[in-house]
Formats: sequence, structure tokens, C-alpha cells
Amino acid sequence: MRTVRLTMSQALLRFLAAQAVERDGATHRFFAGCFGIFGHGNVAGLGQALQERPDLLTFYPARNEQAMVHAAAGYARMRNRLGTLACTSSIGPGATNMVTGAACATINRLPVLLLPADTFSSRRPDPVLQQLEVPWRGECSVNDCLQPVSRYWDRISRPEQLVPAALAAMRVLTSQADTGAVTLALPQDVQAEAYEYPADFFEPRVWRVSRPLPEAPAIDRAAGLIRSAQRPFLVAGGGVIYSDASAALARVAQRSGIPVGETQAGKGSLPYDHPSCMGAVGASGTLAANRLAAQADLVIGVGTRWSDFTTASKTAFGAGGVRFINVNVADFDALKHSALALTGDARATLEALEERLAGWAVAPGYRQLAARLQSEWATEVDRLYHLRHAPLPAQSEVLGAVNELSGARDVVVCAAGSMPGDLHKLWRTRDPKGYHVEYGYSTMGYEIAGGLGVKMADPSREVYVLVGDGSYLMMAQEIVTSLQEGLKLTIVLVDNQGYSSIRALSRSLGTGGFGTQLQRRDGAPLRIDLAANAEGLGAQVLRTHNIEEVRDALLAARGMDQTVVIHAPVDKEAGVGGYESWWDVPVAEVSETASVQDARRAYEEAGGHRRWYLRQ
Ligand SMILES: Cc1ncc(C[n+]2csc(CCOP(=O)(O)OP(=O)(O)O)c2C)c(N)n1
Ligand SMILES: [Mg+2]
Repeated sequence: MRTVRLTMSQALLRFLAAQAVERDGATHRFFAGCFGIFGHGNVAGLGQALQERPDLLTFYPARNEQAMVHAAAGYARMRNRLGTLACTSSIGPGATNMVTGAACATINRLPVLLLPADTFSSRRPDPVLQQLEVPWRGECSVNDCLQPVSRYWDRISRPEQLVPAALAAMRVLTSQADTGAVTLALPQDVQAEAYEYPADFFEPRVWRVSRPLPEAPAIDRAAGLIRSAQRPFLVAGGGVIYSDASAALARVAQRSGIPVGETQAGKGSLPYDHPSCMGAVGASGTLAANRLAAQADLVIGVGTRWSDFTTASKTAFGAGGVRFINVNVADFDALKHSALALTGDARATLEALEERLAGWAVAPGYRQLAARLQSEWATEVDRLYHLRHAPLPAQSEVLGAVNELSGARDVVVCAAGSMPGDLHKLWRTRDPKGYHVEYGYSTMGYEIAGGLGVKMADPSREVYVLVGDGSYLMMAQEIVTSLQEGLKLTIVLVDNQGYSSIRALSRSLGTGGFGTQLQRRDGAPLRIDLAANAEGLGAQVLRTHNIEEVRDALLAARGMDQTVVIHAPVDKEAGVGGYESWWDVPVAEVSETASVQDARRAYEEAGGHRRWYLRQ
């Protein structure tokens, strides 16, 4: 057997560079590079390997470990999970900084490979700098925190363990049902240890992403259920986009007339003006989708994990006896809501259903109802895009301006605050990859970092990062990385002076916005100049004071080739309401405060509409 004598780090790097993924006959390299911040535990091991062989993987220095995982996840989402980056950190705080990034990737089922350095496998110099000693378990380190947020986790305590561990890591990263964060913890002494690795380990390896089909009788049954439904409603989730099923969905919806609601991850499954596109469904849904969802007798979920935002905490699908069909590559999700489970690839399964539904369509009256609701919703969006709110604009006008002044292929990126809900309702998506809102973990701080990954994945598109002042304050530093790499982001910093979304939620629950204001302890406003902060990081900054200036700035930004921040103060009182939807947030059952007592009464009344979805 031919062998190659390499350190474990050198071997890992060679292996990663040789991995490719293939779907529908197209083969791509799986790892686009390696993000990292060097420190204790990776500077000499993996750092040495990366420095020696820059031809294998490009190294991208980042500013914060959480952010680099977000960037890798943003990249993976943009590439429909067919590619990602590795992320290397030092032991200790560098490693635990990645926990939030890992959880975010795993919730969103996005592949990221984490390579935290670890304490010595030999344990000779223990305790080392940054080592948290666990008195009752010698082999524990802070990297064990990454176990519950990883879909695969291993510690490479001997160099030869790398071979099976690396293969297991790739199996999970490329599995459409199982993917998420994968962690290989790398003890720093083992990183530098040499071993005679089998040469075959480094040969180019292609991981095939297949399109599994459910069993034919299950598809037949599903088609039968759909044909006999009076008011079927389809919910398109992220799986539609990842499996590149938009065209198949558009055909099925067009021919059958089944109206479609979209989840956050699934928004863009259909172009906003497709006759079946009712837009967002659930707690942040449109009136069109929510009205139809409430009456549906059959709900077909495609590629959705049915989060509480999608189901409006299990109140969205309100018809007695409503039944579900779930198309999902993971039976974990396919079996939710007592559904008829079609465990398989979204595109292949939709195509199989399309054949069986040939010649069938919903009743004309149902199609007309959907058309009317769609057109009424379009009028509502126009109204909110052009409110003429003064002196400061409403947030919905800023979103409208970005929508109207961006190109059809451009990408909007967002994650937390009041904007995800508003975007979900109002954004007019024109391309399946045009809407990138991270709302599985809703991670404040994802926005700029995730946007960086999106731009890396497709530099041909303009990337509009919409970030609130709260999220910006939490994590703006990857502006520096975008400048370092020449990856232009147009960051629209929507400033409403505080945690406006939580303030509104708190008010609606009777607690008056407690703890959400940006102010000094004595109540005086805090004068924070976030635009100056962005300038300090090296971005071009355009300050705006009204909606005309926002529009001018968006036009000017188009002509710039480096990261630009448009500072857009908005009126914090001018929010977008809900549209016949609910979100389950429990209110105190006993309280001395009248507003809390009122909120509790409203909570109990609304909670009465919750359903179990037990009917098979
Ligand atoms: C890391 C993290 N911490 C806390 C939260 C809870 N949270 C959700 S939105 C929000 C406020 C966001 O403020 P900002 O970015 O200014 O957006 P706004 O609500 O004002 O629109 C908070 C604290 C979160 N989603 N993520
Ligand atoms: Mg804010």
C-alpha cells in the first residue's frame, strides 16, 4: 500500500481539497476555502499546513469565530448546500464562540465544517492556557459544548483516526436529510503528529447527492387525497429551493391551481407574481395566504420543518379535520402533523405528483378566490411601500425602496428583529435565491457575516444586507473582512434606536417594552453614531434622513465597488401589523398589573384556537 507521511493537519487539508459533490451530473468542489482565526492550538498545526499549501485551500482570516461560521453557512445556503467552507479556531474562547454559529447552521440544515483546536491529547502539560478542567472527566474540553449543536462530532485523539472521522464528516455534510454543523475537534499535539497515511485517502472523491423518491403507493395515495380535496393549500419550505424544485412547483401550482404559501426559508420558491403565489404563511404571513390556510382541508408541506412561525403556533390551519401530506427528504419532518409522509427529494416527488395530477385542477371558484386575495395583497404591499410617512420614513418604505431599486437576481439578507417579519410579508421575490432570511435560529449578528458568505458564493449578484441597529451593534466587524476580500456588500442599516421588535412584543404582552430602549439609566437618550462606526471600519457610508435620500443612496451604492453602508433612521412607531395570525408567547397567569391581566385574557382566548394535527 502506498502511503504518504504527513502531519494530521497536512493530511486533513489534503483530504478536504480532494472532496467534490455531484448532483444532476454537475460536479463541484465541496470546500471553497477555510475561514479562521489563529491562536493557541491551531497556529502551529493547521496553521502550518494552510501556510505551506495555499494551493489546496484558500485561507480567509475573519474577525469573530461566530461570524465566520455564519459566513460559511450563508455560502452553503446560497449554493443549495452543495458547498461550504471549513472554519478553524483556537482552543477555548475561539472554539466556544462557534457554538452559536453551529446551532444556527444545524437548525437551518446547512453544512459547515468546524475545526476547533483542542487541548493536548497526551495531557502532559495540563492545564494549558484556556483549558477548562472538568474535575470528574479527564477527556472533556469546552469543545464538548459543540456536541448537541453538531450533526456529527468527533475528536481526533490519534492521527490515524482522521481517516474514518473525515469520511464520516463528509457523509453527514453531503446528506440532504442529516446535514448541519460537523465538528472535528483537533487536539493540538495530534495536529502536529506525523503518520503514514494511505495515499488513497487523498484521491479525488465525489459525494453523490441523489434524488430519492417515496414509494409509488404512497405517491398514489397522496395524489388521490389531493384530487379529492376541495381546498388544498401547499406550503413551500426551504427544501423546495435547496432541491432546485421551483420550476416543478411552478408547473404543478399553475396547472392544478393549488395556492402556495411560503415559509421564511422557502420564500422565493415561486416568483411573487406567479398566479399561485400567496406569499408568506403563518405568524408573519400575508392576508391572502393566512385566509386560505385557515380554510384548507388538505395541506401539502414541501421541504418544511413546520416551525411555530409557519403554523402560527398550530393555529394557521384551522379547518376541522384538516389533513397533511409532507414531502421531505428527512422522515423526521415528513412525519410531523400525522401527515401522509412522502419521504424523498422535493423536485423528484413534485414531478411524480405532477404526472399523477395531470388533467386535474381545483374548482374555478377556489382559483378565483386565490386570484382575488393575491391582488388585494398586492395593493396592500403597494400601500406599505409608499406610505409617505414623515419626517422619518416607515421601515416598510425602506424595504420597498430596496426592493424596487434592486435587480431581480440580487439577494436580500436578514436574520433578526422586526425586519424578517416585514420582509416575509412584503418582499417581492423574483428569483429563488433572491431572499435569504435566516429565521430558523433568528440570530442577531448573522446579517453582515451571512451576507459575506452569500457574496462569496455568487459575486455576480448585488447583496443587500438589511440590518437593525441592535444586530449591527452585536456584530458588525465582518465589514472589515468584506473589505479585505473585496466582496462588496450594500448594508442598509435600519436604525430605530433599540430593540423595536421586542419592544412591540413586550407591549402586546402587557409589559410595556421593558428593557428594550436604547437609553441611559437616567432615561436620557444614548447618542450612538452607528454611521461613524461603519466609517471607522472602513466602509463607504451614505447618511439618509428621509425616503428620497434612501432611494438616492441606493442608486449611488449600485455604482460603488466596495462595501457601502446606508444609514437609514426610521420611525420606530411605524411598524407593520399582523394579518389574522398569532404567535404563542405565554403571559403570566397571575400578576398585579392590569395590562398583563388583559394580555393573559387575550392569550387564553387565542390559545383556544390551537390544534394538535393528529388526524392521519
Ligand atoms: C443573539 C440574539 N440575541 C437576542 C435575540 C432576541 N432578539 C430578537 S430581535 C431583537 C432586537 C433586534 O434589534 P434590532 O436589530 O435593532 O431590530 P429591531 O427589532 O429594532 O427591528 C432581540 C434582542 C436574538 N434573536 N438573537
Ligand atoms: Mg432596532
